[in-house]
Amino acid sequence: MKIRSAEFILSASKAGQFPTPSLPEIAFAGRSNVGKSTLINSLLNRKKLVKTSATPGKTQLINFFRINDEFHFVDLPGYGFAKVPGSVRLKWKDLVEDYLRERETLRNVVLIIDCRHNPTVQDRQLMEWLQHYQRPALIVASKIDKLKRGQVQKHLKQIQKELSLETAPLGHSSLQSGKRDEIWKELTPWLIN
Ligand SMILES: Nc1nc2c(ncn2[C@@H]2O[C@H](COP(=O)(O)OP(=O)(O)O)[C@@H](O)[C@H]2O)c(=O)[nH]1
Ligand SMILES: [Mg+2]
Repeated sequence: MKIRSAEFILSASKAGQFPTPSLPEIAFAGRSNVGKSTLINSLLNRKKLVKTSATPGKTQLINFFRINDEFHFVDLPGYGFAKVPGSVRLKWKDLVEDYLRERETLRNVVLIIDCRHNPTVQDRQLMEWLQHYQRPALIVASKIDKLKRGQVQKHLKQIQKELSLETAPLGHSSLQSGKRDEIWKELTPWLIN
């Protein structure tokens, strides 16, 4: 995918603030700190379009980006950060579930799992929502550079087994640009009208 333009549109804290549904959308979901923003920047070949951080943020907003004036990338708020109070967690659930249920332009959800860990309860919850709302999903295992080469396949297979996936997740590393093309190959067909 050739990226000609990538711009931030808005942040939404409730469904009424989502941009008018027009262009096809791909959303990105995953635990805080899993590498979601890094993956988006890597796919767009931008260093800092989406802010990344070593300390997980507490903001619970959905961020919309317009790419090539042709489609949207949507950065869903991260989950699983132990220190957030229950009220914030409930707000996250409402916001993300509203989006997954209602958004008619949503074509595919990229669910990102840290390749080093087994999927969490919230990863599974998200998988269940995606199945329930019949949302096509692409599972990406992030940070594969953190594993020894010989260990990567084993971890991908383990995640496949844990989530009962038909195929193993795609491995990604922000340090290996070749991985970007494999993910684009899976996503591009969803953006064709
Ligand atoms: N080694 C390595 N670090 C990564 C990778 N992806 C993200 N990170 C780091 O993980 C931290 C969290 O990344 P970020 O994209 O902000 O996570 P988010 O909270 O899911 O959006 C940052 O310090 C990133 O530099 C990767 O593929 N490899
Ligand atoms: Mg982020």
